[in-house]
Amino acid sequence: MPGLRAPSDYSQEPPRHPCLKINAKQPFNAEPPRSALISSYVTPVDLFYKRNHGPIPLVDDVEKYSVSIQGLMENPRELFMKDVWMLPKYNVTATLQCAGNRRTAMSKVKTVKGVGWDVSAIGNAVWGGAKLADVLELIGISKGTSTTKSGGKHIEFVSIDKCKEENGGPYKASIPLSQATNPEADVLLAYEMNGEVENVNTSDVFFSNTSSTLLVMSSESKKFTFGKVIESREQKCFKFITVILNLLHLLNNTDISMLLVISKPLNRDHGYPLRVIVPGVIGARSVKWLDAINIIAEECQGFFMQKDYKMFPPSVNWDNINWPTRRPLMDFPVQCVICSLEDVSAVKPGKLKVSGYAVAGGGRGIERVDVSVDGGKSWIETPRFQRPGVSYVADDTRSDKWAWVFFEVTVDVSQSTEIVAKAVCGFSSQRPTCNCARDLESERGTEHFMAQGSSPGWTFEHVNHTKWILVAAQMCPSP
Ligand SMILES: Nc1nc2c(c(=O)[nH]1)N[C@H]1C(S)=C(S)[C@@H](COP(=O)(O)O)O[C@H]1N2
Ligand SMILES: [Mo]
Repeated sequence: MPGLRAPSDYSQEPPRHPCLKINAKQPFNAEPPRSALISSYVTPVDLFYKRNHGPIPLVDDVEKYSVSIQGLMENPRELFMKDVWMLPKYNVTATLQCAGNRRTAMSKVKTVKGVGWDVSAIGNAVWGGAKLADVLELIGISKGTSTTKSGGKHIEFVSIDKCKEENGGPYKASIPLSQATNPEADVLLAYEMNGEVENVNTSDVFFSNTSSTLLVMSSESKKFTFGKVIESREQKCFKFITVILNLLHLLNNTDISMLLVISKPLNRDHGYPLRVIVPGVIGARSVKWLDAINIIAEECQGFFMQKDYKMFPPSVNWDNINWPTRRPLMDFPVQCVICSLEDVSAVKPGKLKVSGYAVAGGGRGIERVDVSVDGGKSWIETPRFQRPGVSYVADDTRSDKWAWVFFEVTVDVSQSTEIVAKAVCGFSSQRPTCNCARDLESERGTEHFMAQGSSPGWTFEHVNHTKWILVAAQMCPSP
């Protein structure tokens, strides 16, 4: 592949933030401290967890870089970055979570295989890129297609990194074609992560970056106006838009403010120059450093689809496991984690802030997050938000459908106790059933919600740990 290459050793790894807790050095696997995780709704790139299975690929010449698209389809072709850039750009705020998140808690119950993760193998980012549905349409596979004429039902994403599990071959995964061709599923070929937002003055907008996005909003209502997002890769066009906005400002006397979102290409750890983002689905399917896309009849036969990231009942062990009996995991289950306290924290009697994140796969909103300060006997519903000061309502058009939700509540503690949190999510109308159901509790007889359960948090396959989060608050004696 011209443009992109995969080193066979770890001598050319990118620099990383010193605050990351390293769970494995080679390949590099690291997560931020849990307190840092909830200090920002959009996780800074430096602190975003890094999950790799081999050395990080390098790009020699991004103009030469291309993705080959072939398989059970009519017009195979090479897709260059300029082809992707030409398509409408979407910024999708989506939480990525590794199925191995919270694995260390599982290992307290019984030994498990795999990289040990605390609670921060998760992060929320604004991914900028083209919708895969648009890319596929460009090559003749129309929106809503679930089977191509030649029998293609799945879309496989292949990288170029050298993974031990694939005997030195690349990382790969697939999703159903119907999901890829559904624009509502927001599957992206992403080239940017977390553009920076700056307030700009209507009179002196300075566009240094040709792929920046201009957001316009009225300052009283804080709502986007003038068509929400105006974007272009052409500086000239930005200037023109600015002039129009100034005129509108004069004519309407509307107080408008403008935000400039400065594009930030993906960094090497997160898939530069192009990666897949499959919102609401375990991170393993969001293939980084994309090299090829294949339209195939069956699910991808790679290690990470067939011999990992599946769930089995506790009766299964490494001797009697029969991999083909289970489907590959896709949507992640409902999950919430207290991040303001460590597993065991020394606290003073009185008021205590309990906060953390809650998230559900498949675009299911978070209906509730409840906290208990008596080990799960009685519960308090917590206030929830995505943006500070704006309360979160599941399924509201202003809520980010694919993103986590923070919860925060102040409780009274007078003695050493166990503090527990659990989340309840709704069923999405688009994906009413999923293969994520585990540890489910019926929520007071309603069929429309799923809640995290308290039953043993161990599965043989060590993925999708969603047992109630439980932390211990130990009283410090008053001085
Ligand atoms: N090419 C490639 N893509 C990959 C992986 C990988 O090792 N190689 N890891 C996967 C897994 S298991 C996860 S959880 C996410 C992690 O993405 P991040 O490192 O950007 O957080 O990428 C996925 N995509
Ligand atoms: Mo993962």
